[in-house]
Amino acid sequence: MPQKPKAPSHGAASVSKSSQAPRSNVPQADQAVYEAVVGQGGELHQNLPSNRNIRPDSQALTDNFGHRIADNQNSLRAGERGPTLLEDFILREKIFHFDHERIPERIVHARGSGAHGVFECTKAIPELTKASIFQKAGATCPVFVRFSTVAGGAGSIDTPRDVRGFAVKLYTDTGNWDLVGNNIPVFFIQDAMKFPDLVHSVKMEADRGYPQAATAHDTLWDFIGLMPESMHMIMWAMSDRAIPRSFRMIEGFGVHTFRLVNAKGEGRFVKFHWKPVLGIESTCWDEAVKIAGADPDFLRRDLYEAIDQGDFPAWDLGIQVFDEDWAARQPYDVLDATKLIPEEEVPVQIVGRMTLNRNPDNFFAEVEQAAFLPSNVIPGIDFTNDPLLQGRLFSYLDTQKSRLGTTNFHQIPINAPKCPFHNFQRDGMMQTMVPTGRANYEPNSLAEAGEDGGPRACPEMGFTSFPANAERNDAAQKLRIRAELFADHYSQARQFYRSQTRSEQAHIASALVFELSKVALEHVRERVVARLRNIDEDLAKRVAAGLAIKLPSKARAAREPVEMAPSDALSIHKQAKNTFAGRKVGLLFAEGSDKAAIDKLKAEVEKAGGSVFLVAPKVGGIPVKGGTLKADGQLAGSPSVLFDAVASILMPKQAEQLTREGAAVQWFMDAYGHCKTIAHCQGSQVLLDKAGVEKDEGVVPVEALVKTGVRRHWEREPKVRMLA
Ligand code: HDD
Repeated sequence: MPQKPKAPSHGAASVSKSSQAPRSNVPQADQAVYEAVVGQGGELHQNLPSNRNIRPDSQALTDNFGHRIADNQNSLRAGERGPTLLEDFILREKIFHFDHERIPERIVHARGSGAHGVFECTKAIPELTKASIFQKAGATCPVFVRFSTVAGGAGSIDTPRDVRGFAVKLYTDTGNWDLVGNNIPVFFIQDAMKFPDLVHSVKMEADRGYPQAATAHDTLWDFIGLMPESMHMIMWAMSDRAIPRSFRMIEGFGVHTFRLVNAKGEGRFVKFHWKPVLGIESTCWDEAVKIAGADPDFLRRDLYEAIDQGDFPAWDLGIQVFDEDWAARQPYDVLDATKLIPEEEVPVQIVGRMTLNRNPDNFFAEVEQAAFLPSNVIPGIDFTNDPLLQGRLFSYLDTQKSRLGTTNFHQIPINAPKCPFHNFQRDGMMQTMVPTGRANYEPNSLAEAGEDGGPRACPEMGFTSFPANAERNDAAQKLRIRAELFADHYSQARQFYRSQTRSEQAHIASALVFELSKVALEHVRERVVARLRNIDEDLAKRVAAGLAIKLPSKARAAREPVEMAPSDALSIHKQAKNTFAGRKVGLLFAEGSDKAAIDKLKAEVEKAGGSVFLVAPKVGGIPVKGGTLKADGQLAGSPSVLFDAVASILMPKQAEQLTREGAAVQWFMDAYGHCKTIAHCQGSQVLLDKAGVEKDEGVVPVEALVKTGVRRHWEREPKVRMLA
């Protein structure tokens, strides 16, 4: 059973001056939740919303109004074969409710998966921020995280080439802090004004309703070709970052430059990072395509099953802190969301750890109704004038209202703060709070008449905005322009590309060829390749050759790129962890396989921190040497793309038979082509030969699996895949 988040050690939040609620009137679940957040002994405010999850509490089947139901199988009819009667309020309610079960999906990031967990401060930084969660190492608060893709609808696949949303809601004792980021540290555009255009161009095309969840089409690349500011993000989107192996193995970024403000009111710029403890892992494109067919819910299932099995994924929260003077000296503008701060220039300091340790109880109630707002910041954290962030501060509150249908969406349990809250906002659709008294305005003098005058502002504890705003002075006119440094669209795109390994660069080139080959508008392909020449001439040539087009003349750069040192932190392969932790090995066996050898290999992999998934031609119990063995999955339904590495323990006769089974041959061809470790017994050799598997350091006897590890053997790639 997952452990409950630890109660934080930091003190109870201050509560307003109104009467302290007697404990008895607060539902037990609230009490437990509140105390888990603000520590023992916190006094609950009488208006704390009932943000306990409303759970069914009747053994008898009832309708929504508590009327017990005698017969849930038949509508009420006039006679056995007569018409159904309008008075059948039970039928009516059931169908009526069913007809209204869907809400508008998110206009972007519609496809998501979520989990609960806990955040723990591991390094207090009071000198940087007064944010309560960072005052004492050991302080904890509950979190809810939603991972998502961007372009596809709620029912689309998990493994398209796409950015992954990484939205974190921290229920702190001074209110909810929503760090609504992505797994890529920069963005396509610099100004929120262009967001509707970007989304319209990437989503399915307006006249034909396809492609779903894909960037490989005319309108997206037409838009990108005309928006040079997108080229840095395009490098990331065409890299393996956009085809992650697992939500548990992606980084997260706040993207924007935010501000930390300490108790003295001193502000510093900050960028937020989530570093996965399991390391960063991607698939390769051919693998991502095949996973989409084999298991469209691959990433959602991976997250859910890992947490369900107690294999809790965790991330370290890192911050890059820098001041205005340092920022002013950089060849890029820190208010520009298409730029990052190289980690080698401003190191990432780890200040906390987030562990996801509880699956949602109900997907719709929690994951679908979760509402994240970048405007949800807590005292000690503040915004900057990043024009993309500024637009987001408006958009999310607006979209939640239309998506969740009420201004009271904050009362939905998953969105409700877990600390006391109290204000004079009233009424609205689905109002579930029951404020008492008549104080719905302020100032008021009702307390002088012995009434509850309601809450008052608390200047010393309340949120105050960072006063100094160096980017603006009183003489500032109203302008629709961008700062000069925003015009450098290629320096960091080049830095990213040149920070990649040869294999990663090949993946980027191949991805661009794949994408642009699906663009029917030839002038669009040429325009994009012309822009690539400002990033890297060799890349542009590879893509032009891959498309069989003449190398177009270089696109004019508004600002000539400057050379930036490569940064290893931008490469997945350079920081890959060769670890079994969180990884899964597919083990193929069949009739007569040696059970003792299978058990031994399974124990070794589990000891190394991985898990083994048994695959066989049939899932029922199979007679093996030493007894019978049940597979976890049938061969055709458990292709090797679902595993990080594969192994096989087969008798020669069975292996021979399997050479005539397409799924078995493909199993090894894919594992080999995807550069995975293949551990096999001697008996399987005939099957490997049929699959064209050649010996190399990643094709090893089963005894060497744990020593070899599950890292990808990208050096094999030139042998197995024609890359641009
Ligand atoms: Fe956004 C959802 C992340 C730019 C407007 N965005 C949304 C989600 C994530 C992000 C992770 C899903 C939250 C969830 O799981 O419910 N968005 C980003 C990042 C951006 C970004 C990292 C650039 C740095 N977004 C962005 C801009 C705008 C929006 C520029 C509008 C001006 N985003 C939205 C939205 C969404 C949203 C339309 C749709 C669903 C929602 O808000 O709740 O308001």
